[in-house]
Amino acid sequence: GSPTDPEVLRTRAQSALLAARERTALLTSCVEDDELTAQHSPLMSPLVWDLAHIGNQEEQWLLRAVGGRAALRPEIDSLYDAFEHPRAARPSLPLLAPDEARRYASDVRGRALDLLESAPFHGSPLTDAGFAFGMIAQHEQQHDETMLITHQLRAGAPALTAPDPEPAPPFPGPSEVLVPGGPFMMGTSAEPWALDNERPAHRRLVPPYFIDTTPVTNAAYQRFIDDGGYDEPRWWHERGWEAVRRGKLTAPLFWRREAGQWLRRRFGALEPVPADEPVLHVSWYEADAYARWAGRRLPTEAEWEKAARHHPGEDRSLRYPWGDADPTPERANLGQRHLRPAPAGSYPLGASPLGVRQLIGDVWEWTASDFLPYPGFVAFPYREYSEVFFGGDYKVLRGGAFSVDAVACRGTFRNWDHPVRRQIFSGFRTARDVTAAETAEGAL
Ligand code: AVJ
Ligand code: FE
Repeated sequence: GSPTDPEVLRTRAQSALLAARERTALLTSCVEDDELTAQHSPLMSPLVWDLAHIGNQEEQWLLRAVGGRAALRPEIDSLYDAFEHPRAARPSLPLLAPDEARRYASDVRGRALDLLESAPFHGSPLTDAGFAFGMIAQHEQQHDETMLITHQLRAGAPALTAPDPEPAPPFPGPSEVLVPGGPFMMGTSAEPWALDNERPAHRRLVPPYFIDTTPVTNAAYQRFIDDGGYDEPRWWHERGWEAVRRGKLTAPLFWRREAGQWLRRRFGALEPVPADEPVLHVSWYEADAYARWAGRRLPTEAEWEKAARHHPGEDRSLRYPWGDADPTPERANLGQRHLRPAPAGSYPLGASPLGVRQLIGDVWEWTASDFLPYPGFVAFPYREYSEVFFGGDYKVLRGGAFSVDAVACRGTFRNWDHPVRRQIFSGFRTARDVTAAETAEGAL
């Protein structure tokens, strides 16, 4: 069937919802119920909040907005409104207990799947191409990533396991590629489940630049540490330097030094920091300082997206670095299939036409850019998804990570967080301008 065939859309929406719920069930059943209500970090909600919030968003957007149904439990809406209660305050709210939260989320899901049987896929922006169903599947997967962060912050014995990615042969290089200057189409007006902040497609002129072919590795980041990077204010943004001093930071989050060796804690297990893996759990300030130390800079958001989507010789941008086909395990490390990034240089089948690897999956990549609307942005379907964050103290991250599902990751997908944050699955790659000498040599 064609991509607009209602049966194809119905099946796609159904499987996206089912995949998300399988993930949610795993993340909320691998620990005892007392761990679901506990506060593992003031940065995070108790897991049981995420669970009922997932159900509540689904109720609001699928059952009420699309289905026109009355509220099942109007009294709980405000408990699960992310804007009413900061994360640190959520453990002391009268939340649904774990079994109640499970029952509520599965009751909502049963009704949403019934609704999907007869839902129209046209007629309003919320129903066109099953947008609301896609939005809710993405929302659940985003909270599954949030819950994975909570699992990483949780103390105690490991609760989650997954096979490791394949080992990779050493990446032969080159370490950077030139992206020629010129316009490209940024954002999308065509992707049916793209969220409001990814829209609309618009032309951007991007001067020529060089960008790393892989994310920055732990080995490279250790050279910055060994060179005294955390002792040298000259590498740091002023507020980054403040964060280093206040937090006495010496390395990425979850790292510790023992007997002359760097170890890291990953989902409850202590292990040597693997040299060839992309660095993980760094703040924007750490990424920015490393880049300055290396004589480079972070790519802008437009540079990142041009590297990921522009196909030399084509006016239209691609959905992914490898083309328009959906991600597969051969192309990208997504979906919590592995609980770590793959070695730098993995996934040759996921490379861009210029040979840039791992733009999608493995680690979220910090960009130099603030989170701002594209020209022509229209908030949809609610201002609190994106619009209220524009212009705040947020930097954009791109490309997704091992922690997020493909349904919530594409070449246009935009994530954002405060530049001090490092509990997220964040890494980076670097870029640089073309030098005057290279321009004179005709490198362009
Ligand atoms: C897009 C990841 C920044 O988790 O704050 C979840 C996603 N929005 N529920 C977040 C989101 C509403 C959002 N991020
Ligand atoms: Fe949410």
